[in-house]
Amino acid sequence: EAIEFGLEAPFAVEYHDEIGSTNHRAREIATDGNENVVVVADKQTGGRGRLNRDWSSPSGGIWLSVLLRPTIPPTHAPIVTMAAAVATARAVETTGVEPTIKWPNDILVDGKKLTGILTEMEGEADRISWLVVGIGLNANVDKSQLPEDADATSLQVECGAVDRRHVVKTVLETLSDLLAETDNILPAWRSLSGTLGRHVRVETPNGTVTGKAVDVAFPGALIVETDNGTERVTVGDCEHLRP
Ligand code: BTX
Repeated sequence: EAIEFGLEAPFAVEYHDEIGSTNHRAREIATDGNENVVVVADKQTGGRGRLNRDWSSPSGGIWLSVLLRPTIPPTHAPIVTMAAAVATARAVETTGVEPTIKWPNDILVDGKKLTGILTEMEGEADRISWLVVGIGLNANVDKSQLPEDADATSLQVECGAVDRRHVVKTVLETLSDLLAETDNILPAWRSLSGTLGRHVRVETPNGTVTGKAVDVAFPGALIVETDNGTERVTVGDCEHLRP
């Protein structure tokens, strides 16, 4: 059955020089019942990460949120986040930088965090009413502007300043293509993954899972081979362990 995601090019883009959080703004638009939109900002003063963590968002980055109204149950939402990670990694590749995806959706360059993704949604048990996927990409951010306590990097550090319009366009077009052909999402994710084949420790709401990451399964679960058998992890923070 075809999934209707409601993201069709060309995108209505709402741009802000400065905003609290593009995710927050996109949620406002969603609950107002307005048309779908992409919110982009040069700078965020209250950028959020997952689990209410802070996301540092100085001027020069790519801070964007895509509002979608997919006809899927909330349990399938991780596939959208996986698609966003693939789309962002593909856009990063166009700059000459080689990204890998750390499960579920961090983009790393040589082990340092370039991008984070935060998905938020609302709806009934069987049907999402709206979903906002927020992408934070350290683009034209110099080293002094990156958070000191995090192992972070930026496109500027890796390859010099980039054309942010071009990167945003590639992200949105690739995301749109992937959401139109959802069977392509996990194979693309696997080919970009830096997690599969590695020993990992995943902190989940139900405890720690340690073992070898062997695959991902729809809608985005990590399959880990542990000493006690195969585990399927749907939510958690993943750490790559030394071989
Ligand atoms: P996360 O919870 O995986 O990562 C947050 C953690 O990453 C922080 O606790 C900090 O250690 C580190 N960190 C903070 N800022 C940065 C940064 N700029 N680069 C690298 N590491 C950092 C990831 O959450 C999800 C982030 C989504 C951000 C987008 S931006 C557009 C949209 N609006 C919004 O408020 N959030 C999303």
